[in-house]
Amino acid sequence: MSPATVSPAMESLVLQLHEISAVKFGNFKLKTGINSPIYIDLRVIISYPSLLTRISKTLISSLPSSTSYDLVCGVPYTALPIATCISVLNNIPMVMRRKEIKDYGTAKAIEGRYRVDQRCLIIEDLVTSGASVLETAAPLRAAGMKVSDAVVLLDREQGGRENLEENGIKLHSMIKLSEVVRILKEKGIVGEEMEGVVGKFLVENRKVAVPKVEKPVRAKSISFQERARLAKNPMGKRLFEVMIEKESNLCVAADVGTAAELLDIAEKVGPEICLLKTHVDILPDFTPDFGSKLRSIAKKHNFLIFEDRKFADIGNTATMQYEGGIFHILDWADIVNAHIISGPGIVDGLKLKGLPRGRGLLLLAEMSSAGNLATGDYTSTAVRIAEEHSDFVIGFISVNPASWPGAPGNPTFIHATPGVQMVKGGDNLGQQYNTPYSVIHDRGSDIIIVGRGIIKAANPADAAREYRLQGWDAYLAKTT
Ligand code: S5P
Repeated sequence: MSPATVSPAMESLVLQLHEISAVKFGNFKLKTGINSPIYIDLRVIISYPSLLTRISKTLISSLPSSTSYDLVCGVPYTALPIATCISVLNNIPMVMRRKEIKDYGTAKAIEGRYRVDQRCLIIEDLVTSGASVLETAAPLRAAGMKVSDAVVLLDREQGGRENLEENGIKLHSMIKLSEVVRILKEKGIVGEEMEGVVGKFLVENRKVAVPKVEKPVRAKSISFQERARLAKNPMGKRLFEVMIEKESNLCVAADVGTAAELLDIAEKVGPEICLLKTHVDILPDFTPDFGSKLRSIAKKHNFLIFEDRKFADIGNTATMQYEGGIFHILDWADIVNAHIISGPGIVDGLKLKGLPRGRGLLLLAEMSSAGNLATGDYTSTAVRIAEEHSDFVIGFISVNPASWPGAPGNPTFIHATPGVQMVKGGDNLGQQYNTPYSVIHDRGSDIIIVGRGIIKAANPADAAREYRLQGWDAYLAKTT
């Protein structure tokens, strides 16, 4: 960015922010755990009304003239006074997103008057990964408003722009962190050494640009209602129905340490999910009544149970593993899944036991982990086997079904996708994450499978709600 792109007005704003200690240099531990040589705290601006007014005016005037909106909404809490100021100065109605919601559903999530299809501009003070903007966009979109733009005072240049873009939101920033540092350096406030340290920090913490995801082939997707009517397997049909009834395409992967914890998390996230995914062989305290306990929670909250057993053996062995052993998976899991590495016999074997009990099967057509071999012909073979057994196979574990040959494919099959978090990324063991919006809207999936994004959250119920809203909103965006 050349120095000429920052106006004198912006320069004086940066100097003022530094003067009131909203921009500090040193060694600071950020919320994300990393140490940063620069710290920005814009909460303090409420103590300087003329500065608050100035920022609010500049935010709006910095927007391209083509940006249109009917409402504004600040990301709680720091941006709330900024949004209020913008609302008052420009006579634009404001809505407010509640951070703490006690009731289930979207009714209490938004305060203020709005109409479906009104365009809401999101106001934020500072963007790092973009997660906070997305958390505010989800309930606004779920309430029927259109969110396509967010305006922010400062862009930390750490992947926020790309993450928001992936979620259909254009980020307009008044100034970038690197520009702030450059201005302070030019004015002699920051020395060369500190400029270097901050520059290095920014480069090291700058997320690589998110590659463009292929847009889905389908112009407008078929609704879950229609697909429920077409479904051949009763469990597949039931799953569509639960999704519609609960406005949820969220599956929680309950990868917790004990059966007791699993039942507890099932209770907590139960109201938000269509499906609970288990790995029963993780649980050291498994007892024979585990299945009936989980089924009663599933009944209470109206979700289905998916044991992620990933059967892989020859048909005869898989059949015995399904029915027998310690876990008696057939007795309590509505849905199981299988690899097709051993050929179609595994589906015949599982079907023998599962179909009479009204169960359903998902085939692993793709995987989310880096370097996996479930690609190309393997994926196409999974599709062919599913077609041949569409009385029992209800769909796939998939990652990017919009890219498959012949996409969108048979609408009776449900696509469930793991590797989902609010921000694109991965873990250190090969897991790869995409956002709910990109998985459902761009990659053509139906269900997001979320594990650590929810179970490791401070409040799993709240996190599940956010994911449900994001997932459902993305579904609505591609079907309406
Ligand atoms: O390809 C896959 C298939 C599955 S079922 N990749 C996956 O991650 N999974 C499962 O989804 C995995 O076993 C785990 O239970 C969940 C992802 O968990 P997270 O914590 O990474 O969200």
